[in-house]
Amino acid sequence: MTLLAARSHIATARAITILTGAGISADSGVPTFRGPEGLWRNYRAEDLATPEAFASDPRLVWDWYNWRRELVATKQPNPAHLALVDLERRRPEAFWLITQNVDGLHHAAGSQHLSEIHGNIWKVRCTGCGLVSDNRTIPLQTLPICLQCSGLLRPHIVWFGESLHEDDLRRCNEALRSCDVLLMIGTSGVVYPAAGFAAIAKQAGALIIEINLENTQQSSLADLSLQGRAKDLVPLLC
Ligand code: BJW
Ligand code: ZN
Repeated sequence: MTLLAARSHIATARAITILTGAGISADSGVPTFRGPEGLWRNYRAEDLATPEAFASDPRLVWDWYNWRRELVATKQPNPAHLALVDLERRRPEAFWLITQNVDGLHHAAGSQHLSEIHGNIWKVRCTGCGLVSDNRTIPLQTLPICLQCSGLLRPHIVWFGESLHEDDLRRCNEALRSCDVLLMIGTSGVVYPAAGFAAIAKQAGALIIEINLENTQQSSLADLSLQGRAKDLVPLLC
């Protein structure tokens, strides 16, 4: 299938679902997870993004999030984020965007039909009373405390070994089973449950289009794999 044919599938689709990963924000200057630039002080994300890491050293985990909040605060949505907003505005009833990114850049760009399945770096949750609140303070005090119950706050992010929120999963499943095109942008496709999303859509009969710098574990399911930068290819396609 050619890029032109893919464009026409997107233009005429009854319903389009998009799955994005760190690669779409890489073009805004946010580091991806896997690969050399995913390291922070020699820690891998996999070692810090766990409830066990937070339980044993909350200061270290908050240091990492403070560093990332400072970095993300300086970044803006890029042409790929904006092209998805355009697509949604043209076809609001036919569009659902699922992002694994926690940077909030889709929201900042103006996307509305959006599931942030791994959470959002600008939200915190109390480990005592469970209250979720917006928080844009930079830097946060090293061990931030809940104003309601004095419990320790944690990032409102889904870590390894934690379940995704049920409402998000239900909404994603609907969007995957009912779309005729699934567009996957900038994800390595190794983290579940998102790594299973292409298979769900494919089984329901959707056309799968992938945009990435390289082949991924999901490429064998794709009807079209476009290799290049999200900021160049997404506007071309949409
Ligand atoms: C570009 C580009 C450019 C670059 N243009 N492209 C089944 C089997 C095996 C294991 C499991 C399983 N089910 C669950 C698990 C355990 C685990 C898991 O999947 N582990 C795998 C590693 C094997 N999953 C979970 O624990 C999940 N919970 C769950 O399923 O609960 C039930 C359960 C639990 C335990 C066991 C069984 C069931 C929760 C996962 C939450 C992950 N959260 C993270 C960390 C958040 C921390 C934070 O951000 O602060 O989310 S992990 C990290 O990876 C982050 C990302 O959202 C996620 C995905 O990464 P992504 O976006 O794909 O980024 P990269 O860096 O991997 O790839 C970037 C891509 O972009 C590359 O391909 C580049 O080529 C490309 N690229 N520049 C286009 N300019
Ligand atoms: Zn509390």
